[in-house]
Amino acid sequence: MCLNTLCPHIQIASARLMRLAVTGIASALLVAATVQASVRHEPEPVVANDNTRPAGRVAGDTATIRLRAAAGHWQPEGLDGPVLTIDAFGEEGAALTVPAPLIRVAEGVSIAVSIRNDLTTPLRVHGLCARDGGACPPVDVQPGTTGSVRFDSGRPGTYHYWATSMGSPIPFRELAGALVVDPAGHAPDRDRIFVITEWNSLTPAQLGEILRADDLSERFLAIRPQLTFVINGLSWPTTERLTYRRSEVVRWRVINLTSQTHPMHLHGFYFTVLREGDGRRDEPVGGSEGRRVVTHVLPSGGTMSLQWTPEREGNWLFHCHIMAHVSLARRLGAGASHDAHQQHQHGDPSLGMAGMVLGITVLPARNALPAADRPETTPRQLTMTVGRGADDAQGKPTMGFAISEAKTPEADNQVSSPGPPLVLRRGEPVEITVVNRLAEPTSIHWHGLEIESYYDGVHGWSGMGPTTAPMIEPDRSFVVRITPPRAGTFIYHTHLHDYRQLSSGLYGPLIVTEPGESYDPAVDHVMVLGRRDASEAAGILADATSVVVNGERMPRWVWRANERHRIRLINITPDDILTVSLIKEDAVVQWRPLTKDGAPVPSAESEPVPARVKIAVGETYDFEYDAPPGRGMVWLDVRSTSGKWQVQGQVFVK
Ligand SMILES: [Cu+2]
Repeated sequence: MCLNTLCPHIQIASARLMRLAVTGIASALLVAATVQASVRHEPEPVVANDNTRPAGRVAGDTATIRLRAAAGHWQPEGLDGPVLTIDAFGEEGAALTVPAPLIRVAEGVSIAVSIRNDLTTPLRVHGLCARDGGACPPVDVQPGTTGSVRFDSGRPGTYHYWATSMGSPIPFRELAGALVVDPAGHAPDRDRIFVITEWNSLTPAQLGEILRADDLSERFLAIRPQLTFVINGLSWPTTERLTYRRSEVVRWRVINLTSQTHPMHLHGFYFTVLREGDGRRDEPVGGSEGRRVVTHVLPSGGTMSLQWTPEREGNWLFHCHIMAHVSLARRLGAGASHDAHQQHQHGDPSLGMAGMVLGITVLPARNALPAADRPETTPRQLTMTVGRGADDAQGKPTMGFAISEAKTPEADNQVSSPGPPLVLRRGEPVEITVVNRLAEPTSIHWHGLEIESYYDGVHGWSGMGPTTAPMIEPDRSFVVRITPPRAGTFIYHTHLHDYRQLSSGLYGPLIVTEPGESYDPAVDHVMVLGRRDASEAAGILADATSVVVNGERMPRWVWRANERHRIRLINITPDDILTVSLIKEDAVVQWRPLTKDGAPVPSAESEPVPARVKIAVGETYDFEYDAPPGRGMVWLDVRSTSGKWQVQGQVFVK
């Protein structure tokens, strides 16, 4: 299971890649030893590359790009942050950059790239080849020499190139950048390109030792390297702040040049994934419609092109939903003291997060008319009490929620952990008074809901200008106003990036029904994947934790035979990507995909398929399952992506 900072190493250790890596590193170290005396450059400053300016120059139908690789000093957390010594690319005559210089040409242009290696180690460069379906051999450049390569653009799309001075078989460090081919005859989109890269404190020698070891996990634990993920060379809260006008169309290309998978989540709005790729190919997604999501999984080496329209003003976030990738443990500088209390401090610009997070501010439209007065309707009143639950079977404290249909909480409110379904109706205004009965502050995010910024649940950020939402302190309350515009399956959860709060049960399902429909738990089944007892120490997720469904290790349901059932699957574990299947008599049954993140799936994908889905943290999926007549048993099988069994639930059909 890829839960934590061990992941790069587990991934690299797959047998085929391992051989490659080890030979690469061995030869790298050998050559470095012999040439070190002849090539030595002082590290130079590295600047962040916002990917708005293509490298090189175009003359006729040829783009000429002159790259160099050298040692640099990089400050991903800004000038007050720590200085990292890294290998980086730059253009000849310009500063080194992270990510590497942007290669962007029109389709049909021939690309001539030279690569001067000012490092003391050989460099292997991947991805400098035509995107035409052919092979893409790497280019090796010895220290102190210049290599060159010339290739045609190939097909339009979002691609990448990357290099390693450590013999890594996958993009692993900072020598990596975007390669974009625009369609011939079209001016480039007014888009933005975001390249996610990763850094860790391993030296090539340490990496080589870990890759060669059988007990690589233990070795990694023994070294405990620092690790961080950055967007366009910077770590939150230093990442670029994006500003858009309401109703303007936003187009992004996102490229994952890390060893990890990242489920990328946008607050407050759907985005439509139009294309995705792996660096070599780039293909349309979901037919002509694209795929409407609030979270999209970007695998290692993966790319996506997406579009969204900010319809509401205020502050929003786009971030990886894996807590280990955005927790304060990813902060390298002052935040090395990443105790939970730090994120509770008012005015802390980190919001308790670090690494791969982008902040977005949506301003009013240029010629905005004053907002029309909303019709006077009395909102439905709900109270959501956040409190301490009963201790679990191991005697550990839990946290949870109680929801009541009134403006004031009932005195004897018993919280359930995780929280009960919060059922709202499309188009019906509701006021939820969130009452904090914990001994610590919290803040609740309404994941996937198209909501006003102020109520989005990111304390110190949600809102606009000086008016941002407060943390909900103990014995205080916060009134949230929501009018859900869409029926579907969503999530409420603590937005403190705190393993303890989340894995103690501060999450629950949020269901929006169509007006006039009611939520019928006899045929409408919520399955919330969570994790119990998770905690993070020095960036390593403790092992003694378990995946649970609706809070249970062995959940059970009784479903009516010969009836159509709706399954609402939610993953709100801290860090997991899980494979969920429905199995009957050793065979996967059929189900019909209905929605992803609350939005209908593309019509081409709504046919019955085998009941197996990979679901990452921050995703929801709805399926329809027709229970056959007669008695029977269906198993809910939940596994990690490596196939390790996590939860087995029983569905009694009768
Ligand atoms: Cu991530």
